[in-house]
Amino acid sequence: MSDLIHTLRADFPALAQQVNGKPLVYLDNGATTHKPQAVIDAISQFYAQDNSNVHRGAHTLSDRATQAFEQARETVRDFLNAGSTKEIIWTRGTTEAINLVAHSFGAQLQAGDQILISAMEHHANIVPWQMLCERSGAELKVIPVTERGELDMPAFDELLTDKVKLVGVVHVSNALGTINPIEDIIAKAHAVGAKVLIDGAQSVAHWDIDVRALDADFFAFSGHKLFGPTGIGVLYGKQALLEAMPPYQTGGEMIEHVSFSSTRFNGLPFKFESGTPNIAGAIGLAAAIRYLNQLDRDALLQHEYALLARLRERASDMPELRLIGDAEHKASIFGFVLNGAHPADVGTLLDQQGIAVRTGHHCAMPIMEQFGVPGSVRASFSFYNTLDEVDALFTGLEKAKLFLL
Ligand code: C6P
Repeated sequence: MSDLIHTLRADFPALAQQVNGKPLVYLDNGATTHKPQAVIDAISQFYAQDNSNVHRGAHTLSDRATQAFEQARETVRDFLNAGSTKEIIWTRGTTEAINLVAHSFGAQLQAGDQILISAMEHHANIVPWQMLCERSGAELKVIPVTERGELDMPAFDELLTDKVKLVGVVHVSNALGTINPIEDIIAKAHAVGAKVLIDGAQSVAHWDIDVRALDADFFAFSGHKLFGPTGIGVLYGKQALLEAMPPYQTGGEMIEHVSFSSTRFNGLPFKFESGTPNIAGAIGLAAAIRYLNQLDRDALLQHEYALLARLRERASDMPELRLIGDAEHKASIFGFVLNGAHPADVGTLLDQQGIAVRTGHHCAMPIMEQFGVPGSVRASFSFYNTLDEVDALFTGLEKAKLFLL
C-alpha cells in the first residue's frame, strides 16, 4: 500500500515542498484538499484554449466551453448516481447549496412547522435555518450529541414528529469526525413525511456516494474538499422537489423569457443557476472526479482507516491529549486538545515543524461549547497521507509539549 500512496503523492505537486525548512506534512484536508496535476491541467487548458461563456455564444469556443461544462455536470451526475443532470445544480460550494435549499424549499414553511438539525452541524447548516425560522415562524429543533460525539438516536426518534418538514444533517462532522447513520435518518424522516438534506462536505472525499441508494432528497458538497477547485460545489436535489421549488437567485441564465410585465423561468437545472457560472471550476471538479474514478477508492479508504488506527494508538500513549469526538464510526478527522495548551499555540508550533493542521472552533461553535472547549487542534487526513506523517504529528506534539506544558 505504501508504494501506491507514494506514487499517488507524486500526482499532487503541492505536497512536495518544504515549509519552514521541513517537508510539508499536510493534515488540513478537512479545510481543503490539494489538487492533482490533472485538475490543474484541466483548468489551465480551459483558460488557454476554450475560454468562453457558456449557453450564449454562436461561436466555436463557446460551443466547446458549453460542451465541457455540461459534460462536467454529467460527470457529477454519474459520480453521485443521480437519475438526471437536471438534479445537479452548480453552486459556489456546500454553503451556497444549503442556503439555496433554505431559501427555496424553505419558502413553503410556516409557523407550526419544524426543521431538525443536529448539535454537531457546521455553521453553514445552522445559520440558514435560523434565518428561515425568523422569516417563516417555523421552529428549529436540535438532535443532541452524546459524550463520545455521536448522534443521540433515541432523542432523534422522539424529536421526529410529523411537524418536521426538513431534517438537515451532516454526513461526517468536520469537528468530531463522526460518521452519522444517514441511511437510518433518511428512512425514519421519510416515514413522517419529512425531507432530508445531507451536508456531504466532509464525506465525498473519503468514499463514493449513491444518492439514489441513500434516497437523499438533497445532498450538498464542495469541489475544493474533493481535490477540485474552490468556488464550485454541487447541490443534488430530487427532480420533483426541485421542479416545485421557486428560483433562489434571479438574473440571466435562469430565465426563459423576460418582459416588463412578467418573467418565465428556465427549466432545471438552469432555474437555479443565475449569472455566468464558474465554468473553469466545474471543469476542474469533473477532472478531480475522473482522477478519483481511476483509483481503487475502497482500498484508499482502508488506508485512511489504518491511519486512524495509528492515530488512536499513538493518542492512547499521550495522557495530556484529549480527543474531541471519539465516535465508533469515525472518518480520518482527528480533533483534540493538549490539556493546558491553547490550540492556536499548538498549531503554531506544529507549523514551525512543517505540519499543517487547523485550530479553532472549525465553524462548529455549538459542539465545541458542548465539549467545554473554545476550540481544538484538528488533523484531517486524506488518502495521500502516510503512516510516517501520523508519526511526524506525534513527534511534533512531543516537541510542542516541551514548550507549552
Ligand atoms: N468546513 C473546515 O475546515 P464551504 O465553505 O461552503 O466549502 O463548506 C462549508 C462546510 C459545510 N459543512 C461542513 C461539514 C464543512 O466542513 C464545511 C467546511 C471547512 O472544516 C471550512 S470551515
